[in-house]
Parts: sequence; structure tokens; C-alpha cells
Amino acid sequence: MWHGCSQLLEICEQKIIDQRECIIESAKGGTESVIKQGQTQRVSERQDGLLIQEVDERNGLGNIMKELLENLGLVKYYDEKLTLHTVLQIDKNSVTDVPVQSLSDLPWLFLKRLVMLQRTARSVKCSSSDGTEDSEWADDQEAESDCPQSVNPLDILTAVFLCSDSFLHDNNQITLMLWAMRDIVKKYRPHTLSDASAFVEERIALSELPLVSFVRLGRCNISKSEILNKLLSNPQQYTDTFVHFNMDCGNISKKISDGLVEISWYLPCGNKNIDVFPEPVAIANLRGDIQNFETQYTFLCEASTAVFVFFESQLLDSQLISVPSQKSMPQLFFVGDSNNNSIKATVSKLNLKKSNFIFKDRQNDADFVEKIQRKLQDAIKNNNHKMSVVRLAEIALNLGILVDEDAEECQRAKASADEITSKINDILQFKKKELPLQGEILIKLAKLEKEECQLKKVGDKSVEDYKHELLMQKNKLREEQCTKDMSTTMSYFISAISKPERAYFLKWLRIALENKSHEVLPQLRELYKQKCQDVCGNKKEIAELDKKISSSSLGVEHFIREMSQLYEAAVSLPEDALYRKQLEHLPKLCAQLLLDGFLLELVDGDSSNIPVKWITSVFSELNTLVEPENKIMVVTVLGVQSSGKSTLLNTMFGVQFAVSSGRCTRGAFIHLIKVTEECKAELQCDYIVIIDTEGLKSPELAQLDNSYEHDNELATLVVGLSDVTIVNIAMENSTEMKDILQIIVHAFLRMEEIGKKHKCLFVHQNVADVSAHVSNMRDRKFLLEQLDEMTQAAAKMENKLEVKKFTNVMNYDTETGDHYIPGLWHGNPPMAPVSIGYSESVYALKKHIMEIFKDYNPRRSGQNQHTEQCKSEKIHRMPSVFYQGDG
Ligand SMILES: Nc1nc2c(ncn2[C@@H]2O[C@H](COP(=O)(O)OP(=O)(O)O)[C@@H](O)[C@H]2O)c(=O)[nH]1
Ligand SMILES: [Mg+2]
Repeated sequence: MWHGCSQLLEICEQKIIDQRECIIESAKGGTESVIKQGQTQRVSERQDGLLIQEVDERNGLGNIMKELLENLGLVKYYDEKLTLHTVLQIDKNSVTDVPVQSLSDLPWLFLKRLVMLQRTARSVKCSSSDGTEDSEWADDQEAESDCPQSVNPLDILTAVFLCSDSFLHDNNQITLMLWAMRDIVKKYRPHTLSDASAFVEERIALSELPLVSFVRLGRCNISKSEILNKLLSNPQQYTDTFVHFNMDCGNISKKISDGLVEISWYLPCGNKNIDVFPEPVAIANLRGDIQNFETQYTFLCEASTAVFVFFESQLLDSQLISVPSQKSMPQLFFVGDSNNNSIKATVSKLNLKKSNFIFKDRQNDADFVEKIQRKLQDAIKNNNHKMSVVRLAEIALNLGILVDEDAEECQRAKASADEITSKINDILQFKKKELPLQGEILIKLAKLEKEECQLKKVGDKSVEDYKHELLMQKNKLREEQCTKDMSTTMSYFISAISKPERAYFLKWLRIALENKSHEVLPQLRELYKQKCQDVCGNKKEIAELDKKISSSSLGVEHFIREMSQLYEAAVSLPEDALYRKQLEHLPKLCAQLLLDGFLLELVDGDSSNIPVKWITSVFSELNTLVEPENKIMVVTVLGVQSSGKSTLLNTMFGVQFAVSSGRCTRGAFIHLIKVTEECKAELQCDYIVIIDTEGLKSPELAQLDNSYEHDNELATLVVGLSDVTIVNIAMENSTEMKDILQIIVHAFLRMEEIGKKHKCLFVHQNVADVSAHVSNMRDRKFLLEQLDEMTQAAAKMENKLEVKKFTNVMNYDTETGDHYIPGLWHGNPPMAPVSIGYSESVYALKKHIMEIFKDYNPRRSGQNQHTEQCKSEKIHRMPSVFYQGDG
């Protein structure tokens, strides 16, 4: 039961986490803060931002609001709330591009684009069908600004936000939306860092930064938001951070989004020639006139280092421009169209300094923006007042502004999470004590299970005896697991995820755990990356680092893993054992989480263990939870580590696999995506399971920690499960790729054994040329030749001489089986948005995959077959022949 808002926001944010300005600039980041109030209800939101909006209190929901929601077809979601599940499901619009005819399609189009990280997501409008171009001159003017078929993008954003935020129970309160912002993590390089490779990675809600606010008094001919966008962009890399007048439908009058406050951040990349500001700055933007939104204005004045007021000359008088609060003194700057005598008079009357005024006069935008940038820079230098988003909540409370997180269920969930995390001092110790079923014991178990399949050390014993011996050893370890009673932490965890507020709990827990490991992990990971790139890097160091990273990691997945081990140990007991009975409900809890949109660990990256019984039970519970006999299709991605695999899946399906800036992907994880009723028949499935795998290592690296086998098994397992396998190739490391292709070929070949011919797609990343397909023909031919060679070699090893060609084992279409995807960023991160080429190419890949489903032959993996496969000894026991010869 996902609480809509947090979910939706997480989509936006997570993207943003890494993709920064991505989409939304628009939803960019999605939203952040909402404010609603008495006469005027507002929501504050936005990418890196917040918003607010207006509704008449006397009318409950408010007529304007109601009408807009009705037009957008969102009324039912105002009470029910949109869930992540709904937003991510595959429906008839997921992969079709019919022009939008009605307003009620706009929110869905926006969401669809948001999910695919399209940075123009906010520019949604109905295709013009009324032929206004041909109409008479007469009433055009009216039509332009108030066309019934158009809605201001901010209104759409606000409406979607209102319909997805489960915290919004009460219309009549201004609310600060802190919860959504909690997740955003940003990486940047301030100029004060002397070390060229150093960077800052932090949870932006906690960062203490100067906050600069932009507000408007009366009407002003300058588009504040557009100027702000320019202010935040290097001219070579202009980005629409804030919705403004000159955007698609930006001229349509706002119906519900005045009063909204949005926040965004300027983050330097460390290059003086690119950066607009040398240090990070938070920027707040109030929509509407401060005369109508005094609370918001007061709030911003108390929080800000400087406030820029875009004013209407006639309105400049003492009352309106005084700082509304005594508490703090931001520097006020007045930005106006042009200077005139009446302004001069007021200025001298009020004893204001000339330096506090900025006039546009006849300057062009470039000069004007530069002037504001300088003022802003000076203001920050002169006043070192800093503020974090979390501390904004204190100011909000004093002003009677609600904070969304203060909702009771959210606080209860927080208390539960704190209960667990307060016990963590040392991660390693904590894992030993509170999660005792994993670690050493699990590594031993995993080894035994592997040996059970491989029988490598059978020596001169009889196979039967040897197997029995292994079984006894295994049972002993299971018994040992059973004797360790469930830790208090685990019983606490299990009880917390059994409660309705589990989504909040899991997010609080995840954030707290990430904060704990954050103290060491980013540096370790960066070091690891450097060492790996370094050709003559010390391999031993790399292996050490890898171990260190793994032991310093602690995430929610470790708790779920412990659950899986509790279960596996319990089911090794006799059927009627009490302990077993007590734990038999665990798979159901996990199946529920999977349905809620959480990911599930399929292969444990630390021990290479696959908890077969656990996964089987989770899937069979899943089958009971949804209607029985659900068919699923499985999509998997394989490739070198850090080649953008997780990013690819996230962009394609809107899911949240960890990308390297967050936690690292160890093992394999799965996400479940629902297919709507209308598409089930066509796509021949009810659910799509996507599997993200940890990156495969080159043999050289793998040697260090004996991970060949692990990689090999991982590839075999996931290929075995999947209907479509995406092989991700980042061009830069093609030699590494060759080694990895070998692993994959072996995996495919073994799959042939169980009679399944899988579809395979190659994705070439960072290739942007329009002629990519043609000009890479030779490369492709070469790749295929290599694959054929490898296939033959592998076939020899596996004693299948009849197999000669790659296409004998894989369903790979040499004409259509390759996709070329341009680079992810449009410009230089952190201020770069996701490139539209990336997002569109990934969308094309998604369409292709759906086409494959449609044509899939009936010998498909249904739910049952899937669990069968999981059980299948074949997969689990795939002998890793690959390196046996030369390893
Ligand atoms: N420059 C660039 N960076 C990318 C691209 N794709 C992904 N990344 C970044 O590379 C890092 C690793 O991506 P991730 O998806 O975690 O890779 P994985 O380890 O293969 O799953 C992340 O920080 C991504 O933002 C790309 O096409 N170009
Ligand atoms: Mg990954």
C-alpha cells in the first residue's frame, strides 16, 4: 500500500538524485514543498522546488480547483491518491504516441515523460485540432491566453502533486513538503575544495547553504522565472529550471499554482570557466504576488540570505517593501523595469541605498542577468547566513505552516526506524550481532550448495556418500542458524513492515542507513573506481577495497536478506516445528513489498547465495496475492560494472535500482511492473519482472576475489530466468566487454539445454551519431563474428559441437537487435539535464521490448514455470565450466 505521494515524489527525486536537473526541471526533482493556506491553498513543489496554490476556503475544495481537477480527469485521485504502482504500470499509452486530444490525458502524458526522464516533460499540451489558425482575426486575443484546451504546466504539476500526496489531508493549510526532498542526493565540487578529484556528495535537504529568494510585487514586465533560469545556467548550457511565460502554455493563466514556492539549487562542477557560482546556492521562487501571499513572503524573508523583489514601480512604498519579520534581516534587492522620478523619490524618502536597486533599462538579458549574478554573489559574501531545508521546518512551524512529515503515521514510522538505527555504532559489529544469519555462516552455506551441484571435490568418494556428507554439513549450518534466535532488531523490523505505514518506515530506515554508511562509502567507491581505471593499479588493493565496501555497506536489503535466511533455516525444520510455523508468514510480507514497488534481492552479492526456497515462496505468495496463474515476462540487463545498466532500467521503467551514486548494486535485484488489463492479452503477460545485475568483472579483476564463478553463475541464472536479455555495452571498454561476452555466451549456451531460446538485444551506450546503425555495420559484423567464435569455443567446452553460431543459441536479430544510445547528460553535471536523445532512445528500446513480447512464442515462462525455474537445479547448479580449463 504505497502512499501515493511519497512514491511519486520518489520517482521524481530518485531521478534527480543522479540525473539532476533532468526532467523536470520540470518535475525535476519533483516537487518539493507545498503550501496551502486559508483563503488560498497552495502547494509548493517542483523539481528542485516547491510550489503552492490557491483555493477558496469557503468552497471546500474550491471551485477553481475542482474545475481544474475535473478537466484534468483527476478528481477521483484527489481522495484516493495516485500510487506508484498506477503510475508505473504498462498501459496502452506506455509505448504509443497518439497526439493528446483531451485535457484529461495531459497529467498522464506528463507522468509518462517524467518517468522516462524527458526534460521537456512539463511541455504537455493538446494537439491543436480546432483549426484556430484559419479563423478570423476577430477574437484571437482572448483565445490566446485563455484557451480552454490548455493548462499552465505549473497547474498540471500542482494538480498531479496534490493527487499523489498522501499527506495532504487538509486543504486549508500552507504546508512545507519536506518528505519528498529527503531523498535527493547531490554531488558537486565547490571551488574551495583544493584537491582536484575531491567532491561533495550529500543529502541536499541537510546541506547548510545560502538561500536566495525571488519574489514579485505587483505586476512586473520582466519574467522573473525566465531571468532566474538564465541566472542559474551557463549560457552554453541553458536549462528551463522554472516554468516560465515563454514555455509551451506558460502564458496560460495559472489557476491553482499561485502561492507556490519552489526551490532549486545551483551546484558547481568545479570548473571556473563553466560555473556560474563557485559555491552551491539554494534558490527559492515564489509564484504570484507577495501582496497576496504574505505568509510565504515572511517565511522566505526569515529563511533567506537575500531576497530579490521584482517590483511594479507604482507599488513601491514603505509598507510593502519593509521586511515582514523582525527575526532576521535578509538583504533586500529591488529589481525593476526602469528607473524614474517617482522611484527616486520613494528611495530617498525611505532611505534606501541605490546599490539595492537593479534596473533593466535597455540592457539585454545577458547583461541584466550578469548584474543580478554579481549582486547575488556579493550578497552571499557579505552575509554568511545559511539554511538547510530541514531547518526550514522550524521557521515554518513558527509561522503556522504545516510540515508534511509531522503527520502522525510518518512520525510513528520514524520512531520505529530510529529504534533500529540508534543501535548502530559500528556497522560491522551491528551486522554480526543483529543480522547473525548472514555473513560467515551464509558464505559457508553458499559454498556448500554450490559444491552440491558441482561436486568438484568428490575425490575418490562415491558420489552418493559425498552428497550425503555435504548435506549433513549443510544441515548443521542450518541448525546453527536456527539456534540463533531472531534478534530484537529483526523482530522489530518484521513488525514494522507488517504495519500500514511501512512505506514511511522503509524510507526512514533507508535514509538513516545510507547516512551511516555515507561517512565512508563515497570515498571508498571513488577510490575503487580510480583504481579500476588505473591500468597498472594494484590488484590487491582493489580486492581489499571491494571487501571494505561490502563490509561497510548496510541497507534495507540486509534486513530482507536476514528474513530470507530466517525463513530458509526455519523450513529446514520438520513441517510441524513451532519455529517453522512462526516464520512461515515472512514470504507473504515480502511479496507485498514487491507489489508495493520495492525491490527484492535475488542473488546476495556478498555470498553469491541464492535463497531458492525463499524466492520460490515469495513468488508463490505473490501468485496468491494477485489473481492466480499470473504470467510474467522477465527482462534482464547484463554488462560491465558501472556501464549505466541500472540507469537504463530506471529510465525505461521508472523504477529505482540503485545507481552508483547511491548504494552499489551487488548481486541481482528484481522489480515488479504491472501490466494493465487492457494490455494483458496483447503483451501476453500480467506482470513484467525486471532484473538488474551487479556489473560483471573482467577476468583480471575477478581473479582477485575469485568472482569468476560468481559472475558466471549470476549471468547464467538471470539469463535462465529472462525472456529478454539486454547486453549493455559501453564502447569505451570493449576489451573488457569481450571477456564478459564470453561469460554471457556460456550462460546462453547452457540455457539452450533447458530448451529456451531467449531474445537478446545489444545496447551500445554513448553512441550518438544519426548514422550509428549504418556506420557501425562493420563493428556489428565484427561483434557477431566474435560471438560466433566464442560460441564455438564455448560449445566445445560444453560438449555441444553441433552449435556453431551465436544465433543458434540466442534469438538475436542482426538487423534489429542492436540499439544505439547517446550519452546520458546534456552538458556537464551536476547542472546538466538528461539529454533528450538518451531518454528517447531508451524509449525506443522499451517499445522494441514490448514488440518482442507481442510476438513471443507461446512456450513462454509463466508464473509457475518461473518458480519452477528458480527451483530448477539446472540453473542453480549450472556448473561453471567456463574457467575450469584455465582457472
Ligand atoms: N556520462 C555518462 N554517464 C552515465 C551514462 N549512463 C550512466 N551514467 C552514470 O554512470 C554511473 C553508473 O551508472 P549505473 O547505472 O549505476 O551503472 P551500473 O553499475 O552499470 O548499473 C551513474 O552515476 C550514472 O549517472 C552515460 O550514458 N553517460
Ligand atoms: Mg547497477
